[in-house]
Amino acid sequence: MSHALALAARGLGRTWPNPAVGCVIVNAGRIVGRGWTQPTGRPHAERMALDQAGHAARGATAYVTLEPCAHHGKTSPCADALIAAGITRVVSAQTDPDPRVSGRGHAMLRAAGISLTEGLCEAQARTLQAGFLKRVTKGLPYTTLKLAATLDGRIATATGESRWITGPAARRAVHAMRLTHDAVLTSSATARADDPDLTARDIGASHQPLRILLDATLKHSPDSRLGRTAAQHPVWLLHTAAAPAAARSAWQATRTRLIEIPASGPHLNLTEAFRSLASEGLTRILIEAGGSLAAALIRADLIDELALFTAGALIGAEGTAVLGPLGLTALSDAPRPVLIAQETHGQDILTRWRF
Ligand code: AOF
Ligand code: ZN
Repeated sequence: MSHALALAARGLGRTWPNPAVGCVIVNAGRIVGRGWTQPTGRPHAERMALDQAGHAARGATAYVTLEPCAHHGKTSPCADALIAAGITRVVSAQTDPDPRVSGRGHAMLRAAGISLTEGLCEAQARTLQAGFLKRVTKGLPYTTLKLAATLDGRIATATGESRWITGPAARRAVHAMRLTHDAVLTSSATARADDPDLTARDIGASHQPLRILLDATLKHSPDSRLGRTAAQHPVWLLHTAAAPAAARSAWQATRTRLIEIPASGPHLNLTEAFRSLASEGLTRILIEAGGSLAAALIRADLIDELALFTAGALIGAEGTAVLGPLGLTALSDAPRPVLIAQETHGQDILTRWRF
C-alpha cells in the first residue's frame, strides 16, 4: 500500500476532477502490475495496473488507495475489471465518497467472492486525496497558502524591494509545489506588483498548472505575463459584475477564461469564488498571494494548509508584513494550525501547517 500511495502521488495536480489513485497488483509475492490515475483522470489506476499484469492478475492481490469505482462512465467500473481479471483479494485504503461509488465498489467485490480488507493506511490515503475528498464532500477545493518571509515576517522593504527574500533552492521547491496542484491562484494586487507568470520553470516540468487570478474589477493588464501567455497555458480570471466591459473584452482576446463571481462589497465573495472553482472540478489549489488576500482567506476559513518559507534575513517593522489584518481581539481567537512537516531548502526553512 505504501508503494501504491507513492504511485498515486505521481498523479497529483494532473487528474482533476478525479482523485490521484495508485494501484499495485501482487502475485505470489511479486509485483506484477503498477498503475496510477492518468492525466485528466482516465484511465483509472486499476486499469493501468491490470493491463500491465495481464494473465498474472489471476489469483493476485490488488492494493488500491481508494475504493475501486462502481459506476459506468466512459468505461466499465474498475470493480468489474478486477473481478473479470481474476483478482482474488483486494486491499483498499478508504471508501470513495463519490455518490456514484460510496461503498458500492467494495460491495461488488465482496459479492463476487473476493476477499476484501478495508482501511489500510487510511490516514495517509486521506492526506493524499484530501483535494478530491474536500471537493466531493464540501464542494470546495483543498487549499495550500504559500508564504515566504524573513525571520521577522516581512516580505518587502519599505521601498517595496522583495527580490529575492528566499534563495534559489526554495524557489525551485515552490515551482515543484505548483506541479502537484491543479491550479495556482493569485490576487490582482500581487499580479500588479510582481507581474508573475506562475508557471513551473527550470525543473523539467512536463505540464503546467492552471493559473487563476482573482481580480474583481479587472485592474490587472491583459498585456502582462499572465495575459501574454494565456494562449499557451490556461488562465482563468475571476471577477465581479463591476468589471468594465472594455477590460473584459481585452482579456477575452488573450484567450483567458472569465468567470463572474458574486461580489461582497468591493471584493469578490471568496467563498463563492472557491465554490465555483470546485464546481469546475478543481481539487487542489496553491495560493501565492500577498498579505491582504492571505489574511482574508484565513478569516473566511478557506485555507487548509500553510506552507511557510522562512529566510534568514531581518527587515524590521518598516517592511511589509507577510499577513494583513486578521481582526483578532483576543489571543484565544488566534488560528493555531498544527505543524505537519519541516524541511530545509538551501538556507531557507519550509514549515507546513494544517488548519
Ligand atoms: C478508481 N480509480 O484511478 C480513480 C477513481 O469520470 P470517471 O468515469 O473517470 O469517474 C470519476 C470517478 O471515479 C471519481 O469521481 C472517483 O469517484 C473515481 N475515481 N476511481 O477506481 C481511479 N481516479
Ligand atoms: Zn475506476
